[in-house]
Amino acid sequence: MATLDEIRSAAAKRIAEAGGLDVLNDIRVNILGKKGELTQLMKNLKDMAPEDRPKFGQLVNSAREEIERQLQEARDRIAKKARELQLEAEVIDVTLPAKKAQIGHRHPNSLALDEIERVFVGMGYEVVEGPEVEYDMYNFEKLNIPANHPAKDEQDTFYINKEILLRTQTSSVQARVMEKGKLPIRIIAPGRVFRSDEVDATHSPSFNQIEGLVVDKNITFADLKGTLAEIAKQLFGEDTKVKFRPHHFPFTEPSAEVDVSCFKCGGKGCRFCKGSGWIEILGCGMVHPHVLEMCGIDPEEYTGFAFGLGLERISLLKYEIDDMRLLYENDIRFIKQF
Ligand code: 2NL
Repeated sequence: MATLDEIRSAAAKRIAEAGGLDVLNDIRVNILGKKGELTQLMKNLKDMAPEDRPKFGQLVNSAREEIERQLQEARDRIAKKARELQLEAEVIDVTLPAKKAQIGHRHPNSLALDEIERVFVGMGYEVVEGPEVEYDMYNFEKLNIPANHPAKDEQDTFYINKEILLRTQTSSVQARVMEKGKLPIRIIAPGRVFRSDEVDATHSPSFNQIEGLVVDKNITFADLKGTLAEIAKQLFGEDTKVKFRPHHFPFTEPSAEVDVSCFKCGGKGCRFCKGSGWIEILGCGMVHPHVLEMCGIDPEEYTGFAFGLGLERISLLKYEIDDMRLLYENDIRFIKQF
């Protein structure tokens, strides 16, 4: 009986002092386990007078129950304490000022494209898009660029295989529209194009182009000139003049390159236009009859004009940016300026 009391009070003391669940488990094994103190004590039962046995057995069992209850209370106490510490450590100060969310900004290319689209849509054009991965057929063949043409060199074009490539111009989209056969056509085709160029201040292997195409009866070079003169005024200012210089493209005949009078100096000559008073902005021409024919349009009945320009070139000019690479870095501090 004295030993039982000793075990009970020692257990109560150890349990009260225990600081962790592992310690409590050790105490349980030490006292209540198979070889524990209380279990050993029970083995004394057989040496006792038979009339004392039930009473002693009862006392040991109630001691066991009491210790188990104390252990459970201690476990609850430790778990509660751990939870309190955790909540304290994870406390959030809702009064702290929030981190400022970075708000994006329209890219100069998007701003320039929006404006160009707005002007053309205002003149009745439709905006069309098409695949960036394209058949040689639409990118070259139907545009009168034959197999041996230097533009088809692997040094200039990214090929997927012999027939499939990354489009080098959005003309491919227009060839698809012509082939559908719904006339007249008045479209612009903006989009990403790819050329195997080294990166520098004015070149990138991936850039954006906008092409335009008009096909109808009685379309003449005068329509082309009038259209581009009006577009130039709307984009660069009412006083802007245009100048057509003869050029060559395989898909147009005749072809021209178009300059606009410098919108910085008005044509007097400055650093911006390199002293010439003119800035080159696009290439254009009358759609080659052979191109119309290959796209299923009768060149005896229909004529058309087409033009193509680089979107980045317009962004650089419009926003006076001197290095194309800045357009691709997407540094928000740069983008936010426009
Ligand atoms: C440039 C300017 C140009 C075209 C693109 C075109 C499209 C069709 C038919 C005929 Cl579907 N032409 N596009 C015309 C002239 C110029 O782009 O500097 N390109 C290398």
